[in-house]
Amino acid sequence: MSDGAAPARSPVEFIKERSRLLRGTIAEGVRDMTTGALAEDDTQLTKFHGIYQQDDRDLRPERARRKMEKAFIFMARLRVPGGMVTPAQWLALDRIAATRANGTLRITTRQTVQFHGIIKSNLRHALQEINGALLDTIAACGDVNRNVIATANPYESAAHADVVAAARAISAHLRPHSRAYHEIWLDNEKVAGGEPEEEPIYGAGYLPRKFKIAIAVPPHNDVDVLAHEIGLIATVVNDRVVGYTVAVGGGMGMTHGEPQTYPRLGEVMGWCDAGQVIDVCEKILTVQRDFGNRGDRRQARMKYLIAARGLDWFRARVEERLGWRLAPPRPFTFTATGDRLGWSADQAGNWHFTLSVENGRVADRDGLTLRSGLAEIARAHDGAFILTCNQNLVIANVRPPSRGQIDAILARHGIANPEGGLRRNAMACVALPTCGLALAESERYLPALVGRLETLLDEAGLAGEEIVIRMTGCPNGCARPYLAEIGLVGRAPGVYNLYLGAAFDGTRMNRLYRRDLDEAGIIAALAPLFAGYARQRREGERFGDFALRTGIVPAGEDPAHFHQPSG
Ligand code: SRM
Ligand code: SF4
Repeated sequence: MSDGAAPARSPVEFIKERSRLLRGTIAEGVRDMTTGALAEDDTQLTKFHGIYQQDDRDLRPERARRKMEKAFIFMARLRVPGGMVTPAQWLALDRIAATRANGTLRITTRQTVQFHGIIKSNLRHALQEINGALLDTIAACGDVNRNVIATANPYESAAHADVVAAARAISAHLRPHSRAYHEIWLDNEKVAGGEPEEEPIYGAGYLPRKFKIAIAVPPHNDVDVLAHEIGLIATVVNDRVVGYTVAVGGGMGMTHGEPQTYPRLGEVMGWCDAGQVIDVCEKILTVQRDFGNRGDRRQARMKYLIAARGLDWFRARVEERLGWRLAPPRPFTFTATGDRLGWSADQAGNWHFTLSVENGRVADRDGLTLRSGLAEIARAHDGAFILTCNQNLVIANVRPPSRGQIDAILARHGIANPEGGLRRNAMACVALPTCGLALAESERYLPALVGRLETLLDEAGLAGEEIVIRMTGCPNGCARPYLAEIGLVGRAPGVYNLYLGAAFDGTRMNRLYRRDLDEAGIIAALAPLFAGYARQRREGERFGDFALRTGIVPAGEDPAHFHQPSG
């Protein structure tokens, strides 16, 4: 600014700075039982503690008619870097779901668990019980580094164990230092005297916006590694991770009708040794901290900083802070974004079962008692449960004699992986009734739509064909729909935009094919395309590639198109 005035800052910036490192008046608000809600400013701060204030949107009209306060409820999201919990922890989470929340656990697209429907009087109990299970919700939301994701089963190989260790170490390093969480939720004493509390990495303003890190172990891109602020692609030599190719500037969110917002794929910036990766992540984060847009939250993600200033500018800022140069990126190849469902054995001869959990919702329903079944497995099992970024669950490290017992429990509860190639690759965000931003249904609708589309695929002789389909109730992109071969993005109740042409391996986004379709419109649009795909596809050609090759959607110039490094 020419007059030297400080640039405008968004209201959330002031809330953060005034908050005394994320305290605000949350502690008082939680104890105030005259309302089910918290003070408005505090609802921004609780996000940093992993908590969202929501209301049951199904109940809104009736409560408004009766002039009642909205049915306020809270969502709590765990921080589980690498996604692994013990069976005992799973049982604790199961109990919390039953006694403090709405009776379900929700596995998210970032490899953790959410509880929905917690009323205010249960919130502190829920967090204390989570803490009692040696888990927490710190920094699961808010303008900080979020859950570091890595769908690596550490039992699969030493390299996978390296990656899980890296996810945990990065998460720990970038965790806020404020003791506010412990004071407010766990009744810990205020830190009296001693060192003044500070945030060495974040400072009092934290980051301009949320910040996300993902780690992939090629050839599996089961974290959609290019969809995050930082994507780390492991380089494995002799079964150990020697370093990471570093991609920066990915993100999915956009807003309908605002073309200056858009999903974007990360760009490959360089390579670092495994031992340098924490430092690299920290320096990238501090460049975003210092240069990211704090005036307009719709432009505040790191992807817009990189798009505006260019990758070379960004790399130079990171390298200045590191004091050394990143190495040239190493090549890598991905095959798929999905999970490898079913049983697989590791080198030690132990077994792992990857279970498809429809939209991540762990609940008991007629004929499918998934929550009870998984609790029974947790009681019988001494291995681990690993949450995946496709909202699925791995029952990991099953000794050979126990495999039959697990199979029997699954069968008794009606739990099985789906047959259809579409359903196996389907993912929907939460949306209604808890998400305050949903414009349309998603989790509650996609399963039925997939059933109808599977009929079309069956008719075209494509029943087993693996096709990635993802739906979200708004354009924010929580199920990463722009990386799906078939992406459906909510516009209004019952109305979706249809996107086609993404790569099966997560390295190319889709393009808008049709606007404002209802269910009949979606079916009418896809039926001829499935028939054409069955007739004209080349050997091994994926549906997304077919859509692009045959001009169903234009190849065009896509600024965010991902380019594999040549060297
Ligand atoms: Fe998300 C906001 C749910 C992964 C982009 N997301 C929300 C909120 C908290 C709504 C809100 O702000 O009031 C949703 C809560 C719904 C509910 O009732 O539970 C919500 N997001 C989810 C989850 C649960 C979807 C799911 O079905 O699994 C995922 C939880 C992840 C986690 O465990 O941390 C979830 N959200 C994502 C992802 C995918 C990812 O990170 O890999 C994205 C796209 C990637 C990205 O960030 O660019 C994503 N969520 C957003 C955005 C758009 C951000 C943007 O840059 O524009 C919002 C809205 C916002 O931040 O303003 C949002
Ligand atoms: Fe809510 Fe939109 Fe995210 Fe779906 S994509 S959970 S509707 S914010």
